[in-house]
Amino acid sequence: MKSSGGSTAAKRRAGQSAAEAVEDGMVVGLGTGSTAAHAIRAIGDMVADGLDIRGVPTSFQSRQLAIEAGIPLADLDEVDGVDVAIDGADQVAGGQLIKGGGAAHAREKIVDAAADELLIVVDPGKLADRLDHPVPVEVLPAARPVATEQIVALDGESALRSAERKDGPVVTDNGNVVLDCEFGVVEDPANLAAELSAIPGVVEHGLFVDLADEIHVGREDGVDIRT
Ligand code: ABF
Repeated sequence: MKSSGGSTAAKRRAGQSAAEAVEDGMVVGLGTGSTAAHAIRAIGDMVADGLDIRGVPTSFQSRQLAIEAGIPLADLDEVDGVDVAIDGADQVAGGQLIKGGGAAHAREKIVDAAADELLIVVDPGKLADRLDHPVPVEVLPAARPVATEQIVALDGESALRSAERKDGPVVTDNGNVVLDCEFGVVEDPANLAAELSAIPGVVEHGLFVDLADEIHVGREDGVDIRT
């Protein structure tokens, strides 16, 4: 599983803190990444204790982990709504997020946006004053050349994400590729989000604007919850 390098203890505290918001009868969005994985395991323990919880996974990875944890699963079209989603992030600034380091941001955004409440779980290394992390942009493979041109027109530099363990690009759960796009400091996340969404062939980008309700920042010895 991809890891951000933050301490395991901090990630565990963040994940477990967010899982405390889950109650009997809830439908829960299950995020992706090593921090959200701690929440999934904690929710699995609640299911083992007899709570009636259903999970909506955001990726192949979170689906597999939820199966191992014994969480009954559902798709979005099988539930009336999602009560709470718990998900990780690559960078957090003032409540705005950049996600997609795990190439799962399209499904993450669908589930996270559907949830009544979105709780983000991170270690302190993810916090920044302003967003300046490269923005992952999932594109249809055929759209890569034209999307690259349009990203340049937005003063961005894009790089096709390559698979670490084999030749060729990372392919998402949806069969697409990811462009990691460097924009420097993102002064206006809502505006850039709208501009990226307007590019033909872009499936989804990793800017999550005004979606998070709480940020659970795990530390070695506790958790800060930012609202
Ligand atoms: C997913 O996993 C992604 O949107 C984000 O890129 C990543 C965070 O993983 P970790 O918690 O392992 O740093 O949530």
